[in-house]
Amino acid sequence: MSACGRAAARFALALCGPAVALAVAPAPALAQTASPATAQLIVKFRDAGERAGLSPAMRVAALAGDAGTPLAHARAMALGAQVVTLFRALPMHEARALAAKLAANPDVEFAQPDGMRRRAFIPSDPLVGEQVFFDSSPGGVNAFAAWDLTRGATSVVVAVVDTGITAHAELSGRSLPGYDFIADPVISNDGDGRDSDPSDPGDWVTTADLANPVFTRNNCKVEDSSWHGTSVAGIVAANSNNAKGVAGMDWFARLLPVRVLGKCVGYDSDILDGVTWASGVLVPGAPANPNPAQVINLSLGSTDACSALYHSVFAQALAHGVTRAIVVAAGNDSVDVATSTPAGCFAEAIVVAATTRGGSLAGYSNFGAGVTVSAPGGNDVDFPSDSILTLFNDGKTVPGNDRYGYTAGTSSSAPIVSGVVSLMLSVAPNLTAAQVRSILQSSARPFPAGSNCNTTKCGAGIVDARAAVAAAQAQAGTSGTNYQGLWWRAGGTESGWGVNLAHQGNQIFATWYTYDTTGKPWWLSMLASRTNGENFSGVIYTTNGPPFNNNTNQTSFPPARPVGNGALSFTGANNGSFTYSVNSVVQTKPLARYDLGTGAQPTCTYSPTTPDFAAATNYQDLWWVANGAESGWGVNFAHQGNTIFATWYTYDSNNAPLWLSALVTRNGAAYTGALYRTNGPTFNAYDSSKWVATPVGTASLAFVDGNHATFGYTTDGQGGLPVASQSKQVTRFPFTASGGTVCH
Ligand SMILES: [Ca+2]
Ligand SMILES: [Ca+2]
Ligand SMILES: [Ca+2]
Repeated sequence: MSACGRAAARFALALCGPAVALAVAPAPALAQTASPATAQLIVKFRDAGERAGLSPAMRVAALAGDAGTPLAHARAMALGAQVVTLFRALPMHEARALAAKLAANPDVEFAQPDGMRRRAFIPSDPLVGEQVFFDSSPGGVNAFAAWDLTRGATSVVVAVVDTGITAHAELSGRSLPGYDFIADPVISNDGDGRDSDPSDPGDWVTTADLANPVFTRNNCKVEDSSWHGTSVAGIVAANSNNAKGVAGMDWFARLLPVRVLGKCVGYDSDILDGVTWASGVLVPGAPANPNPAQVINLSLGSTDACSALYHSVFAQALAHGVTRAIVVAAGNDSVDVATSTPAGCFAEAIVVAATTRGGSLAGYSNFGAGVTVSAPGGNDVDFPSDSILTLFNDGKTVPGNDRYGYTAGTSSSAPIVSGVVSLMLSVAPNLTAAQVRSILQSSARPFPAGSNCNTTKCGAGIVDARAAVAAAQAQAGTSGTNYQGLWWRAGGTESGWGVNLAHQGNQIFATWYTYDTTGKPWWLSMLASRTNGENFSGVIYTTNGPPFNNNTNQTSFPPARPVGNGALSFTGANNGSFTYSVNSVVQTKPLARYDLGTGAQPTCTYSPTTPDFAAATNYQDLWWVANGAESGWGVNFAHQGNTIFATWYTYDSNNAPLWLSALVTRNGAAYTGALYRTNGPTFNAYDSSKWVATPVGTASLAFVDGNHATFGYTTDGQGGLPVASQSKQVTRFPFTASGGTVCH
């Protein structure tokens, strides 16, 4: 009784009044709404066997009979396989489960879902076809395929430390308030020293300018305005899929324009202050930067070895914690980067050399052991088929009209990599600077056959946006805190309801056990995806289905119905909040892990490859009937010591959501305990003094191993439930494409 007493006093809801358990199970059916689906399978029958003489259609019919599932033969296909039509479209995880079930039939050689592919997403920007560097050719960055994974996030800030920025329509809405760090009015060309306006006034140089020793010392020449900062910003983050102009590498990141280059040149002092400020570190005389950048792009440099000051400023910027990458152009002097600044600061910076369409080092590009990776830089602006199309302005002196133009140089290679890093951080916001560097290198594409590049000259390879984002996703899923388990209102002031989280990588399947407006047990579910950091959000669904005691026919229940959306935010391993909007009710509840008080809380770890579930000795997870044969209901186990709190989400005789719970304790090989139904106040006006737990029978769990159990229950007619007794073979439910979470 003491365990029950303790547990009951806490979440448990009602549980322990006498000893109730909250048995809810999540709804795997929910996941289906967020995943692709298919209405077809591909089945190959065995060449021999007792049905080998039958027609494919008859064998499909026989298979349907064996499986208890309606199937129809559609047509024969290559290799002797058959296309088989399902009774309805199934989410891919259910289709895979059904295929696995069919594959076990002795007449079947193999069965698999007939998945649907689509071309990599191509944005609507009319000039995207001219942006040849986006493609997946040996010299391309594989951007289209990356955009199938992510198109970026507004939470990522990329600083463009350059000549400033113009009001190009393709940058509209993307810029944050930046700063102009050019102290010398002769260079700044805006009439004064440092100021809060980083717009680019033009950087043209006249014959008269050349009389000034500042320009003659630096071998400056008469030239038109470059609009360099605008062209770099456009490569990182031009507005995309807007039926206009070009696309950017990152469609949502925000730009932080930091002006450090004026007419012809820029001082180290201005550049270093600009980098410092962009990173969020205070610069004397300048206001604090409210939007520190995760990525800082420096498409600038000249020959000079990296100084100790550059090293320490870059190191400080990274140590401040927000900035994860300082991306630097290798330079265009055809020399070793060790003799260039800031490219020679490769201990801290990501140094990018330029490659051609064919994947060779561009003739102008610096090179050497200090190069981190290569990226397309174009070979010659006169050849659009091997140059970088981006944003420009048509003003020869002051800003004129928006235009687009071709460029070539490591100044273009660096922002391509900055854009790739910002995409990586959109899916893995917590990557460290070391992880960003490591992923860029390990995911880079090897130099193609015939390239004059090698890893001592051009870095680890040519940056591959898709591979880098995928590697970042995998890294994010395995690092960081895992929140799997049972949660309730922080402080325990609302006992009687809870939310169970099954956490796999960047997704959490949440099953929320609460009550409807009539006080009846009601459960909702949400497949939430990581938006940034420790924040997850998703759509909240309610689901109807067959009565719990008659749920062998899973073919007829309606799809889950969205009723709102929710967000889970965590401030620690055991603390967070749950904000939801359900049926127009918006509330936020502080959450804490529910401690059964029957042993240590387990530590849960996600692996991107499926862990050895069978070997696990802690069963805390989301479970369902093996192979998803009864999708739509499930049971969550919270497991501490010799006690499991099982929450079972299912349906009543009206096909309406119903949840039951059981606090089961180890008794020999099995875990047994009373089964409870809990009624309580409606979720939006909760009062913990008003919930009532009614014992309705018994529940038992018998584990064969860490991934196979028999879930048994008996209901005795109490609590408005029918008399029933059943046992179900259950397994863990890994709802993500691969991998799973094990607690220990
Ligand atoms: Ca100024
Ligand atoms: Ca200014
Ligand atoms: Ca565009």
